[in-house]
Amino acid sequence: MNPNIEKAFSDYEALIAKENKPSKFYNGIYTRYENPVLTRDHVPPFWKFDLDEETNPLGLERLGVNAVMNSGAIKLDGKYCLVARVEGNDRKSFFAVARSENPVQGFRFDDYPVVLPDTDPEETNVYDMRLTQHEDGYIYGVFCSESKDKTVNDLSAAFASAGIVRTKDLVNWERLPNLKTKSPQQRNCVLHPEFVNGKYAFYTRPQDSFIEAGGQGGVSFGLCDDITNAVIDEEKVVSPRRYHTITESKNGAGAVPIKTEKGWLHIAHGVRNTAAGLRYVLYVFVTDLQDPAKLIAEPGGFFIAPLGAERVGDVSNVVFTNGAIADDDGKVYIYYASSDTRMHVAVSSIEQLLDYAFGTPSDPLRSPDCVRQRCELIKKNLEYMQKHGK
Ligand code: M1P
Repeated sequence: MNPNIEKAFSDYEALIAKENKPSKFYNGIYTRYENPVLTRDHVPPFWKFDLDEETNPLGLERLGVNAVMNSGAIKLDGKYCLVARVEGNDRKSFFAVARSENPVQGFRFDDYPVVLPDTDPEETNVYDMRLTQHEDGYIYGVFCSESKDKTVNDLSAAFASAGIVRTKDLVNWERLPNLKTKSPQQRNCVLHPEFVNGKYAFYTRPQDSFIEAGGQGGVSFGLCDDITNAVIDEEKVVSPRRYHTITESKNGAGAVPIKTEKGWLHIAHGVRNTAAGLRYVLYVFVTDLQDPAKLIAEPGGFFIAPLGAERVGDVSNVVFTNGAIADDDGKVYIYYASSDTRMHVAVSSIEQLLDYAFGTPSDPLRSPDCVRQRCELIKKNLEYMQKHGK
């Protein structure tokens, strides 16, 4: 083998073996980890190079990988599994499963990426799979299926809809028809893990065009009778977009909601516009256990925002999640991508997340009310400090 490719293999093994430690960042809500859990360098060299010196005498990379990001997540057979969005140098994304026995390090891709059944010649790109372990016994993958919009004379016009696959082992995948709703486009759809009123339930994100949410209200909810021909007739807004908040431009469901004693815990994304372009942050909301379309808590502001090196990448100033794992011991691993480039983990717990969700004031929507909110906290703390001689 070419010695440079031999080195690529040893660098790759060293990267997978690298220990990951908590970073110094502190907010009491979650622990950020120092190293990304998946990057393009976690892709095996045999996905990129032709190892045969006869056909590749110069040791050139033949099929490069640009980024590894937005990953669905579940725990399966004792392993933490991420279904990552892998983007080739050719801009096309595909899915690949990476597994580890450790939730914060050691992720290794299966030998082959996911080979989705190819059912629609118009489908050009696929990305951002949410993995739902449904009570019907299947693991569902709901993802963005993108095709060219041929109805307008614009080379970059595209259609986004929700593709649906299901599996039992993350190896063999059955493709089902795409979700149908009344909205012109859909992205960031998430299948709820339980039946609601005996029906399959989706969190949706209706949008007017490929990029813009437009006049659509925000993260929504709808029911469908048959997952093998999923049609939602009615969508109800659950987490609305609001003026001058982190969700002003758009928002979208993220990780599959986590069932807790106080409600369904959601980690979603909110987007606002700035002079430097769109800024994507994560936020939390909780919906009612009996009625998962009913919002019962939404702490103000962001939960995770791009920080330090996370701020820079192919699409800078972005954090995005489509997967979290709630472990049996109450810990929650939030897998999030930064700047459409690499994957990180933040570790929290159900206890911390519920305290955050119900104990953080909601966004009062106006600066004078924000000042009042903060003054209340300061007054309480100054009194506390005086009383305790701090
Ligand atoms: O580039 C940021 C994100 O943009 C899209 O999210 P949304 O549909 O909310 O705008 C997605 O394409 C996502 O993949 C990407 O990370």
